[in-house]
Amino acid sequence: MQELEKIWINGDLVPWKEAKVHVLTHALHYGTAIFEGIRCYKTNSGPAVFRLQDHLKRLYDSAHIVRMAIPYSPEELEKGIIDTIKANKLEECYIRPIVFRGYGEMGIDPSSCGVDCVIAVWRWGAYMGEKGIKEGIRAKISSYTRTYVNSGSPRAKTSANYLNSSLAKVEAKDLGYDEAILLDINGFVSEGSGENIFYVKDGVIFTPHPYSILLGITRDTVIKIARKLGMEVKETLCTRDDLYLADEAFFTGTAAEITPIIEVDGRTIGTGKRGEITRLLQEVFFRAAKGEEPDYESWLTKL
Ligand code: PPE
Repeated sequence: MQELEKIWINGDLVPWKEAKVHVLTHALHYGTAIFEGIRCYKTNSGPAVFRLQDHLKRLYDSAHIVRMAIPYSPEELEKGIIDTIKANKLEECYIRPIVFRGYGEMGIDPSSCGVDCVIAVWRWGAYMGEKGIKEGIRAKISSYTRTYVNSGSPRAKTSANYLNSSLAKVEAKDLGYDEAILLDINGFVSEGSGENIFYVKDGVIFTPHPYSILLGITRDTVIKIARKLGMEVKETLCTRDDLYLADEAFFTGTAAEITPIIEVDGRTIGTGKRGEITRLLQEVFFRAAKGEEPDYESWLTKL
């Protein structure tokens, strides 16, 4: 990983190399952490963070679900994020705030451990490569079931959820695919290891209902853009057969942005190339993120 200059820890910007925690940090042992992934894009009027307020809202929602009180106000974290981007002199970056149970007593009960807060930023290009964004990627239905609402919390962005994601991702890559698609406990499509999923059939856009997924901010962005373009979007139950027979499919995520899916389990999706609706959504999405769509200006927090 390319080292930059500073990382924000509990209110202070410390040198990158010194941004460390104790090996008995509770979160390291028990996964008691929540985090966010946010992007800052270069615009004509300088760097701008995309949907910052929505990401902060989700961080506090995650904290509420896992009963971890964040020791900073949203305004303090917003300032911390902006200060961290500036301290690293970046025009475009990925932003990772993480809130976690720190060093205190060992044992599953986290209540005697304090809550620490870190904000790191780094350069992150296309998540599944530039080729992936333009030409699409190949995905595999995972043998792992998505963490469901009574075994974890798909709605909270917890570190613990990412063991499930990591197992699925490694399996998919071992089998020669780029990404995994996880089914929920009832066998319906939920999401990718780090993305939400959409498909297009006969001009209508479908995406899994909100119950077994992380409620992605890019998912919401795509739904809003598509509806504004006059397209129909349905949040519903989706099966693997729906994906196999789709005209187009794509992943959405802060890291993945909008990544076309051209194959699922050896079945070609549509023409096997990025679909037209996917391409149009990508175009408007990137224009909005880069400040070129006046209708979506309110999504940008300029530095
Ligand atoms: N589902 C999962 C499981 C997920 O991890 C993400 C984001 C999404 C959906 C999309 O959410 P949103 O970013 O709000 O549109 N995954 C983050 C982590 C990626 C990583 O490798 O780390 C991300 O994209 O930032």
